[in-house]
Amino acid sequence: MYHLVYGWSGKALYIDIGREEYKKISLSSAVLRMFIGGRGLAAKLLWDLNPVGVEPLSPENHLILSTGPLTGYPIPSSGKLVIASKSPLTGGYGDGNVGTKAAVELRKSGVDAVIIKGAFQRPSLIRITCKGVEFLNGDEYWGLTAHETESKLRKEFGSKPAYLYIGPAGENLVKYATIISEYGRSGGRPGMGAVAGSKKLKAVIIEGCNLPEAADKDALLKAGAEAYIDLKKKPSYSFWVRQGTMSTIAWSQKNSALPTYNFREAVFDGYENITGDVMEKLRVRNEACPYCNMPCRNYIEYEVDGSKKIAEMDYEPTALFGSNLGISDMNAVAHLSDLADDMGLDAISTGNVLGFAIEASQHGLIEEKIEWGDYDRIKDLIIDIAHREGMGDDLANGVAWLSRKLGHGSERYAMHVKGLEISAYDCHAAPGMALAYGTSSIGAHHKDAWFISLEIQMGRDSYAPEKADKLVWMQNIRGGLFESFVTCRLPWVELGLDLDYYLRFLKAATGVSFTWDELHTIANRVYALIRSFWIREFRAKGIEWNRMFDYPPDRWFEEPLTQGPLAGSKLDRKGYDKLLSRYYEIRGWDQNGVPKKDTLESLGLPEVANLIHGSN
Ligand code: PTT
Ligand code: SF4
Repeated sequence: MYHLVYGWSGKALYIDIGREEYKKISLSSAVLRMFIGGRGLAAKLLWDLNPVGVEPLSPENHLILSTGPLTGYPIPSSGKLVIASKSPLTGGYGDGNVGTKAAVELRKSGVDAVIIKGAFQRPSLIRITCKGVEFLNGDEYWGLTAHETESKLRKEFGSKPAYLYIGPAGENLVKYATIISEYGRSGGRPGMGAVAGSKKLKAVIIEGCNLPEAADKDALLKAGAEAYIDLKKKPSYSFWVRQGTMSTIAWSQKNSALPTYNFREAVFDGYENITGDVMEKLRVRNEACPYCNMPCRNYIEYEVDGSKKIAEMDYEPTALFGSNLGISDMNAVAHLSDLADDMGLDAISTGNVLGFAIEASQHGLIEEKIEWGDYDRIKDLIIDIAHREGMGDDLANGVAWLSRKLGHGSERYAMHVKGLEISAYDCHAAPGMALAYGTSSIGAHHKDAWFISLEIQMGRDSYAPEKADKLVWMQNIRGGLFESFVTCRLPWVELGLDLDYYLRFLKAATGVSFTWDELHTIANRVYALIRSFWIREFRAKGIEWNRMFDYPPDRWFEEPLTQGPLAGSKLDRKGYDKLLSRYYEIRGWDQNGVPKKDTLESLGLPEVANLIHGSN
């Protein structure tokens, strides 16, 4: 019999902010072993604690901050935190992963997760320390931008605590508002910032004391030290540290995957001006998340209204504000990215919404004519979205909502899956990546599988069933395991750190000798539970789940690329359908994408099976 002693705290902090009360609740060793932490634990808590069909922006919806048994230990890139809730953007399960000192401080505060319920009457802050929770007046913070909030928090509480907070977008319930940390780390694409805003929770301040005791501290230090050395020896290490995710701009252009003009095309004429090479020349510093020795947080100096400012640059915001909007100027893209951080908006969704709005305006569906590349108008619209002013009020609801409102066939180019806007990989010529978006846990995000990297080796136009097999494997590792450990996945994805290190880390941290078979079962469980959560919540609205929810937008099926080496490419519906059927088969889901009863039971989820299928 396994006894929980090491690696986890075995507790969650349950805070009812409406009543200004808190308590610690036990997390059983069985639950931790079944779900590990992070996303897995958050999904379990939301399933158990959220009232069925709860309105996402109501006090009864829970906001979860969760870590895993590897978070905060001295092993590569362990400073990561999952933020999860029922999403106001999609109505399903939502989460994000943010690299921040808050992950480490949370682990040090004696709990594995924080569960926030209720809503404050007036703007407030909460402070979590090892001694407990304090509820603080936040009137003076309400209305501040994200950057202003971090500065004021540091002034008031010092540089020792870690901070998570929202900007104006979260306050104004923009459906893709995120939670920000450290002047620009952004987490929770599907509106986790709006959930905090609906609770009038402006910021969480965390200062912990001690990490949970590891089962074998020496073994953990040894495995960590070896991994750090290995990473530095990797051939791509120095290039990664120079360009981080920004090198992907040139890669996507070369591979016809760069979202261009609202995903109409996949190559962009002006791409040379927004590449990693250009970023490198403008770079003033780079930083790492806690315990990371392969820093990829690159900051450049840009100019706005005659003054110099600093922006963090990553691939996704650069592609979505750059090529996707027809902007080929690094200074402009840096400003838009920084603005998204400062407003507390998800840059991926914002870039999509703006691309959709420009296209809709060109079709005469929006009164104002907005042009591709109109940086000045785009800049103002971002501020309007965050404040829900003018046209920004509609844009704040996301492309799915907007296309339903505008109609006239605009659904075809509303680039989302299940309501979440698509991240920065065009899929006209990438059926496996389209399937990755179609079946991701939160809607169209690449977090669960950056499948296109593998697809290039497997053949772009192939619909071979092996693509679905490999996709499930990749999702399990990325979306199931890294999200639950919780550590950054990039040491493995980008530099090829041997995955077996994670078995050593888990053993040294928790004392449990997990096998890969067992870990894949855990990942399958997490996927089945999250899918069941979507089904449960949609049924509560009277919508029965069906496979069409797992389809990418029509544009990729109907409008072939007209430019670049893959001109003429588009997705094939029958081929996609076959891949999807194969995907369901491997996961043990029926042909509507519903986990079968025996699948749920064999994964140790009998109560979920009963709710989804009835008890007979
Ligand atoms: C993530 C998503 C990404 S993923 C990017 S860039 W990427 C965008 N970044 C934004 C940003 O910045 N500002 C902003 N206002 N909005 C933004 N939206 C987009 O958010 C992120 C890094 C990156 S950089 C990636 S790939 C990896 N993601 C990981 C993950 O998801 N899980 C994990 N275990 N490890 C990961 N490592 C890498 O972390 P979301 P972050 Mg983010 C300026 O939050 O909601 O998950 O969406 O978390 O701290 O910024 O780290 O080319
Ligand atoms: Fe953070 Fe980048 Fe390091 Fe991952 S690789 S922990 S995102 S700095």
